Parts: sequence; C-alpha cells; structure tokens
Amino acid sequence: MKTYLVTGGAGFIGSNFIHYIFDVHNGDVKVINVDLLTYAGNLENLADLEGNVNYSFIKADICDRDTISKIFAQNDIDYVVHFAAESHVDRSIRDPEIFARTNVIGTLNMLDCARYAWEEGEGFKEGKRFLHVSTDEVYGSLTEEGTYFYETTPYDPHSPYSASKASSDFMVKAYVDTYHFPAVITNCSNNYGPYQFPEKLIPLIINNVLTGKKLPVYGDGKNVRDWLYVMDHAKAIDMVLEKGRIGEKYNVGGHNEKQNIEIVKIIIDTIKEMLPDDDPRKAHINYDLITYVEDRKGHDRRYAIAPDKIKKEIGWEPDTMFAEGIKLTIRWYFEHTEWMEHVTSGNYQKYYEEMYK
Ligand code: NAD
Ligand code: TDX
Repeated sequence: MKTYLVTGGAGFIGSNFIHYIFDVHNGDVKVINVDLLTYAGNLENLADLEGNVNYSFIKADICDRDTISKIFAQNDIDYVVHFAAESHVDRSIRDPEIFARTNVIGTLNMLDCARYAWEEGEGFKEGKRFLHVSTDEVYGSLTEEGTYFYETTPYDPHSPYSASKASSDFMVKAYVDTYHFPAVITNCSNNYGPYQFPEKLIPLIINNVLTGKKLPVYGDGKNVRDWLYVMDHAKAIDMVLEKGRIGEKYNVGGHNEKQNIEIVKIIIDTIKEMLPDDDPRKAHINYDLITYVEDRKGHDRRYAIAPDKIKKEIGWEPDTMFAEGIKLTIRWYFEHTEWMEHVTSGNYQKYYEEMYK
C-alpha cells in the first residue's frame, strides 16, 4: 500500500484528488493531508474520510521545516503530491508577497525535506516520487487561434501568481538537474468542479446566479480559458505518479477552450434549465445580470494546452466533457448551499473548532 503525503489537500483540487485516489484504489492507500487551512482550505471537503484509519490530517505550514521534516521522519512516504499554494490571480495582484512565500519558499522546503528523507547512498530510495502540481499560466498568454502551450514552450509568466508558480517549477527542475531528485511536474489548465472556492470564475458565477447578484465579467469577456473537470486532473496526477518519467513535465488539458462570456451564459442557461418551474428564483435569472467591469491588470488573453505528450506516453484521456461536467458542478452547488454559506461567512472556523476541540 502506498503512502501519499498530500499538501493542500483541504483545498479544491487536493480534496478532489484525495477522494479520487481512495475511490480508484478501492481504499488501499494511506493519505496524510498536510494543510495550513488558509481561507481556501476547508476540512468539510473531506468530512466523509474522518475516522478512516488510512487517512490523517495535520494542520501545518509547508514553509515550516521542523514540522515537515518530522512528518517525513515519522512516516515512510512513497509519494508527495504537492498542491499547497496561494492560487488566486486577483489576490496575487493585490498582495504578491504571500505568493512568493508559500509557492516558492514552501515548495523549496517540501523538496528539501523530501530530499533528506529519501536520500540513500549517492541516490534516492527506490520508488519515491515528488509530483509538483503546476499550471498552464507559467507559459504566459496566447494570441493567435490554433496555437497551443507545449511542454517545450518557454516560460513567460505575467501575474505574481504565475511568476511564483514558474519559480517553483524551476526549483523542482533544479532539484532534478542537481541531485537527480525523483520529481515530475504537471502543468494543468483551468479546473472546475465541486469544492471550488467561490472567488474563481465558475463557482462565483453559479453562486451569484443562485443568489440573484450581478455577474462581473472582466474587460470585454473574450479572454479564453481551457477548462478541465477536476476529476480528470486527479486522474492525470494518479497516472503520472505511476507512469511518468522522472524529470519530465506533462501538460494536462482537454481541448475545451471557451471565452469567459460563453461560460457565464452557459451557466445562466443551465441553471434555468435545471431549476424546477415553480422555483421563485427562476424569474430573475437572465442575461441582464451580466455586468462588464474593469479588466484584471495584465489579464492573459488566452490559454490552450496541447496534451499530446500525456496522452501518448501515459495513455491519459479526460472522461468528462464540459456539457456534462458543468451540470455535475451546478448540481453539486445546488445541493451544498450550507458549504457555500460556511466558506463565504466565516462559519467554517466554527466547524473546525468544534471538530478538533
Ligand atoms: P486552493 O486555493 O483551492 O487550495 C490551496 C490549498 O493550499 C488550501 O487548502 C490552503 O489551505 C493550502 N495552503 C495554502 N498555503 C499553505 C501553506 N503555507 N501550508 C500548507 N497549506 C497551505 O487551490 P487549488 O485550486 O486547489 O490549486 C491547487 C494547486 O493546483 C495549486 O498549486 C495551483 O497552483 C494548481 N493549479 C490550479 C488550477 C486551478 O484551476 N485551480 C489549475 C492548474 C494548477
Ligand atoms: O469575477 C470574475 N470575472 C471574470 O471575468 C473572475 C473571478 C474571473 N474572471 C475572468 C478572469 C479569467 O480570464 O475569468 C477567467 C478565469 O478566472 P479565474 O477563475 O480567476 O482563473 P484564472 O485566473 O484563469 O486562473 C485559474 O486557472 C489556472 C486558477 O485560479 C489558477 O490557480 C490556475 O493555475
């Protein structure tokens, strides 16, 4: 049975990934979830795993060398899956420093603690893997239609967020090149699905439609993102851990490019379609809620991933097409109004204190 140290497992993708691996490996995995529980981390996302002997949670900062090295000393970790990060571009524009601390220094600390724990003779113990979860934003911005980000595309980050992720990717590369450290990197496109914090476009729009608020669209609404259902990202990570070559990087994406304004309209239409006719909210849900607002500073125009390498080398394919994934996501938010209330009201802290008192 493999032991996974998952950082940032209480966040959006991390919590979906933990559910995914318990499910796909029939519970035959051991997971240690290390998360600082910032505003973006929520243990409610994993409430179903409380009491599972193969799952444990440790509240810790990835920058804290003592605590992280103790976790390595006390557990025989096979795989590190490193999600923990500050992840929101708009926050990075307002407050860049925490992005450098968490994303760069935190990644360096995780790498170095793993290096010391896994060292054996001149090399590293057999079978160990450090998977660094990165983003397509490190490649910069595309303008011409039909062009894509490949693994060989030079890095050209623009926001403090993407610059911090690019720096952390280079730190991973440095560990591979210098120490032959057993790391791989995945660079994924925009994810959507359950448990995503409502500061990101899709859950923000769903929540605002359901509560009758304006729908803020930055600039002309024609910026393009390449959307992937979060469980398909989890599947890619699981497959790269098993089959990826050390020192390689793998782009992850499902060729699903959409302009932001298209996304907003799809969500409005889908919610209208899914709500029962007698739902009083239905009458107020229409395109008039769309409000064009000031553009994001340095707003990247278009992202589009070429996933050829992961498909060819690893055999990964996405399972959930957007038309289905967006319905699954909206349904999840319909059914989890309490979750939304907790994460937007600060009640979550109360939940945490009650559970861990
Ligand atoms: P998220 O913001 O939902 O979750 C981040 C998690 O990290 C939270 O649980 C938070 O509490 C934790 N965390 C933050 N600082 C920490 C620290 N110092 N120590 C320990 N834990 C800390 O983010 P997400 O959207 O789930 O993204 C996860 C990873 O995937 C990030 O590295 C992000 O760059 C990458 N990524 C995200 C997307 C996307 O579309 N969301 C796409 C590609 C890659
Ligand atoms: O209110 C909004 N209105 C709007 O028009 C918000 C929150 C966003 N937008 C636009 C900005 C982007 O063009 O929608 C697009 C998507 O925005 P975000 O959801 O903030 O995602 P993005 O900036 O593309 O970054 C995301 O994908 C890559 C994640 O937040 C990153 O963590 C990931 O690395």
